[in-house]
Amino acid sequence: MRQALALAESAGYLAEPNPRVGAILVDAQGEVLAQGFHALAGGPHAEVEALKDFASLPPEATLFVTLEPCNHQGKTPPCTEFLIQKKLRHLVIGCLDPNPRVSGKGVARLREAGMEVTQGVLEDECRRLNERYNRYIRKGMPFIALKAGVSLDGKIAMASGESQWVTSTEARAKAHQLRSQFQAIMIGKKTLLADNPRLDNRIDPAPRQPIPIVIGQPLIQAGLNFFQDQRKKYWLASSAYGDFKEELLKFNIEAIDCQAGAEAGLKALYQQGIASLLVEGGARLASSLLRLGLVDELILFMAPRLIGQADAPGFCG
Ligand code: AOF
Ligand code: ZN
Repeated sequence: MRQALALAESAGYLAEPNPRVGAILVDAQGEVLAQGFHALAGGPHAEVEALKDFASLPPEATLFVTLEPCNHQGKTPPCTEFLIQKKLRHLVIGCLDPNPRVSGKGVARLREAGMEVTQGVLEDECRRLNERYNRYIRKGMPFIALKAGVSLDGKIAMASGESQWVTSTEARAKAHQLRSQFQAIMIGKKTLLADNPRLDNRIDPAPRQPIPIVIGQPLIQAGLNFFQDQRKKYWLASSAYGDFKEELLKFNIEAIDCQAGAEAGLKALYQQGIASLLVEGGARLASSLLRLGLVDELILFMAPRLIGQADAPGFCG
């Protein structure tokens, strides 16, 4: 199971909105016969990846999977039927799938088909592997990480607004790499105008560039990097769009209505398949998300400096 966990981890978060899953097939002597992990959404699940080359399995083979096999038709067919058809007899799983379409039903289906299923092996580790997934599947909105570079006294800039020297260049390089670990990256409109950010990972030739998202009243300034960017983007509009919807589309920006509040906008993003979101500021956006209890993870790059000005902005207002 530990090997299956390591395999699942090696996939990073590239399968989002799907969970990280690893599978190992061993024979009666405990020799590893095959292995697999879930690499990309829409692609084969871990179990299928591990068993795909076997026409028939050695009868005493055992499959170890970090997550309960699915029993529903999603983008791919149910793994339960695949395992039954392969005549697998022994299965060991780490934890149940919190996805309400699966939870417990996968195991029930396999037992009903006569398979011996052992559950709960390294259960905590297997559950922790999918901390993000466990959260977004339950709340129906993206997992939200809030990132900021702060001084020891929690300031993100000087009172004058100057912010370039709060954290080091090394910290900023790390912050770039962090961008590839999320499906999307969100900023407030004030930050868009003040910083004109590119919202990409320029440090690593990354396997994934995040989808840029701005939240605030719609506006168009064609000269800003956000509007020049060719990637698909979103604008979470906190007021009526009027003609903006059409105008934004010309820049490959899809408008999402969140006049009913940030939660409604976030749910709509999740419906679009965005399950993880890195929020990079500014302070107003950070504080409203914190106040609403919507932040799942706080990532603070803390510099060994004091700014000390009472009127210098803090990371969450
Ligand atoms: C597994 N093994 O490797 C994964 C599972 O749209 P689909 O067909 O890819 O199904 C996605 C759902 O399948 C996902 O939400 C989760 O419940 C389950 N993921 N299950 O047995 C895997 N990735
Ligand atoms: Zn599956």
